[in-house]
Amino acid sequence: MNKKSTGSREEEKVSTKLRNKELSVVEEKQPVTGSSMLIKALAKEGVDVIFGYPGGAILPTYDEIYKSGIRHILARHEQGAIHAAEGYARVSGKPGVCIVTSGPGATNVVTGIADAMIDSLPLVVITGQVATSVIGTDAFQEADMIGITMPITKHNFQVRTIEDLPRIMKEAFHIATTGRPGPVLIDLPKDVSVATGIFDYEKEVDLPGYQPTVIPNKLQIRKLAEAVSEAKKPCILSGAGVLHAHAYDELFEYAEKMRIPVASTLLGLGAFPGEHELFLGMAGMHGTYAANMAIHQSDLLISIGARFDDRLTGALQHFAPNAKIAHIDIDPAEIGKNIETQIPVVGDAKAALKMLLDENGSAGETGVWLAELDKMKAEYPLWYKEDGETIKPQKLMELIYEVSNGEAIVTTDVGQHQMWAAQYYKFNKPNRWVTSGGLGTMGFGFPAAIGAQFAEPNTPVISILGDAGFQMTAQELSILQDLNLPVKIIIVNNSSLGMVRQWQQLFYEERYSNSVFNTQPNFVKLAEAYDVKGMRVDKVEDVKGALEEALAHDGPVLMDFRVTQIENVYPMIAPGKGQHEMEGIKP
Ligand SMILES: Cc1ncc(C[n+]2csc(CCOP(=O)(O)OP(=O)(O)O)c2C)c(N)n1
Repeated sequence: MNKKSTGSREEEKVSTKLRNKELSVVEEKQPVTGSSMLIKALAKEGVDVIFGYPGGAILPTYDEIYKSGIRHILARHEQGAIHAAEGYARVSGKPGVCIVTSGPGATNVVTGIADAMIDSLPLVVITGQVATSVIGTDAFQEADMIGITMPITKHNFQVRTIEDLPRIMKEAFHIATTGRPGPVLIDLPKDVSVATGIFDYEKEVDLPGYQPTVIPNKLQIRKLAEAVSEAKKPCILSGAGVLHAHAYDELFEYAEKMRIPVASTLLGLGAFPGEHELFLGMAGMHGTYAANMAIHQSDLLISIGARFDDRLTGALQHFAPNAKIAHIDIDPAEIGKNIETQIPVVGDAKAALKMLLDENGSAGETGVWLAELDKMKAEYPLWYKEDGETIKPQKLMELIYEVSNGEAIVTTDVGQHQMWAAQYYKFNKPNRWVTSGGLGTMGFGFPAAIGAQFAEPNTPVISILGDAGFQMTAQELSILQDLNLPVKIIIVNNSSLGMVRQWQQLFYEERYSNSVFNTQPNFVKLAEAYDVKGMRVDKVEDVKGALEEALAHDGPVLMDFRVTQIENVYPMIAPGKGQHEMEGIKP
């Protein structure tokens, strides 16, 4: 190829680019509808998939979805759509987008919005609304979504005029994804969605009242570095904030460099490798003995992106009684909320850890402390008893870990199976663990797995569910059927509301009020009704082979594992007790 021809081809490329740019400028100067603006804004934000369900007030936008070709996943219940958006956000780190109609469509996503709020997941939720002229008149399918979601969104907007729409879209994505992530709702009245205006999408947002502190105060970092150098029994408590900030490499480097052990919150699992010698396991109500006792005995507790919730702390008066508390969090409202803090550090976890590493402070003498903790780990490991007959749920978790080589993305629902999965699946990589931590939402795990599979189409996604929780959003089997999405569903079937049954056994003198099922659906047939491969496993010796078969299968599989019914999650901090008062630490 000679130079001349290369040159002319380059020139041609440049002129085509310019022509396209001119065309797009001309195009952007043409009035378009609100619905069209919304789709254009999604494209500008790099959204590649949205989860939703149509209806009257949002029909103009669905018409644009049809015309635009943007990928839309049709759930079979709005709750399924929003949990899928959450799963997508948790795994991809990008905002999950959910779109539904007004009234019942919108109220059906309320649980998911609350779930995302408490677990800090970035969502943009678009709800249709009745026309502005009838808002407040109890019009057909009207629900006050601004009022309803005020306390459970990071921010919410109602678009009152077409001129505001591009700015609101830009701000919504900005607010959802910056600072402490969270859900943002955009309520779009039908008349605004059909009105026309110029789509002028700003590059920057201008929100003087919203300026999250990202870079921590240097003096506070120095104070923390000094405390670390003096500490004999330091402990890091790693939370989901480490994952949101992509701070896992820095956490790893810092913990290794300073020889500080790491305990994790439920939501933070995977931020630090689960099989590392410095890892103590999950802390809290069903955490490991070593993790809880490390916190209890520590002289310096460094919380990073965790919020000291009651399931973690147990009785506050007994929490970390000997420790100086350092708390790194991007949300200043979290600092001092539950636990008095001596070294507050407001800022992004990655920035804070980088500054701590740059500080180059000396490590404390932690050798004796680490040896004590190693002894605790060896003396009080997680335990369960096998009976050689029934499938022990803990054994099932160990085998899921083994058969998937620890490489799967695992989503769970809420209950006993969730705690066993957290205890026995060792997350060595970040963003492989998707669970509803704060709200504890039954019905979350299965649709979240669907969203996770969209975020990572080539990673195996295993959804570990209770037989009850699965039934709350089982209709989303339709999505697996539509797309042959290879999600593997594992039902830990104890024929009961296991966690409720456990509490009734321990704290209500075995009065099993409405927690044990007399009848059960045939889950295999249910799967088959949706063209999903169904398997039932009753015998302990069949578990491993069934898991191998399912993981090797090229499409979706539902596995119904009939496990021991009367089995409790241990160890446990009973309500009102401190972390040092764990029960069930030995067989
Ligand atoms: C939407 C919702 N309703 C009720 C609860 C209370 N709850 C917590 S765990 C649980 C039992 C869950 O049973 P299952 O899904 O079978 O899981 P298991 O505990 O048996 O593993 C219940 C009812 C909840 N967390 N979420």
